[in-house]
Amino acid sequence: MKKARYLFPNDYMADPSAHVFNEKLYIYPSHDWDSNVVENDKGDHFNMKDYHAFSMDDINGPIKNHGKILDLKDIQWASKQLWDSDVAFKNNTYYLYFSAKDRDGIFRIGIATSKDPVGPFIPSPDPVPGSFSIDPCLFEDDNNFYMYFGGLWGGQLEKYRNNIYDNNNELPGNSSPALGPKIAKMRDDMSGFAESPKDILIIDQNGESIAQGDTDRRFFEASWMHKYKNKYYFSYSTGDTHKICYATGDNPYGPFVFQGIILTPVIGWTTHHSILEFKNKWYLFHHDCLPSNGITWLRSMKVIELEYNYNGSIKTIQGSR
Ligand code: FUB
Repeated sequence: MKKARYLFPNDYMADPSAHVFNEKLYIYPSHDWDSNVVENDKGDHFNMKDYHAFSMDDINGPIKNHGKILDLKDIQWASKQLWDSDVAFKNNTYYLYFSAKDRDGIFRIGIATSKDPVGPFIPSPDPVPGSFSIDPCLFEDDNNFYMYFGGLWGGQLEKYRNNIYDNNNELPGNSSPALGPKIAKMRDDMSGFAESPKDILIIDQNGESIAQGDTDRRFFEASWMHKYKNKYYFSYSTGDTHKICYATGDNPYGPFVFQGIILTPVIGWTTHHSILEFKNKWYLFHHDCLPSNGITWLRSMKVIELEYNYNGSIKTIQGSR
């Protein structure tokens, strides 16, 4: 697959999180729509109100829309903005973790469960205790699940220090170490964190922290973790420089050494992805705004093959493909 395939031209779907369950490929995107909210730096125009699930038997075959799996109006604690989500399978249950604003306008991470990968998912009455910010990614390693999360600006990550919110907090200075995403091991029952969220450190090849002002390389949002040949690949969006980059480490907590660019900028402001192996090939799921003629908040999900070099580095993919 040398050219990206738009997966669902009938509607706008973004932030695709892809997983294989029972040998089938499932995709959990955000569902974009035009809510007439004016665009701003806080992302208020991403005003999503439900989630859908998709499945495929083959990467080149038909894609099935399983319809709505969760609706904002059924989530007691949430007020708006159903942003990026992810799904994990454990204890014979599918757990959907999702970003949403609570009634005070603070992003939290919600949880909903189902016995079926395509729902419907039943939301818990409260968000995951101690959760904050956006973009959960669930990663399984040695029978443990970890959640990676966090996002700057609209995602509110810079408002936290030591996991505590203070509206007076701002981004560190340009030469300070960049704010990192968070990681927390999940409890066995998947209902919450088994530990306080910890900072993920991204360093350069000399062991120095990537600086906050290094906007071409510092973390912004869209955490994803995958493992390839026993290495841990942490990938993320650089936000206002619009790249998907990656850094590698020896364990789920890092530190992770910056390696390079996976995806150059796509049409649109946001870029967000997932990476997985399916039937012995690796794929990058992502989105762009080409089908909506560049309307930032109307994004379309895509997939393209991802390839490694012999030394384990990832071949950069052009966002225009
Ligand atoms: O879809 C809303 C937000 O846009 C996501 O949570 C971010 O990662 C960005 O893609």
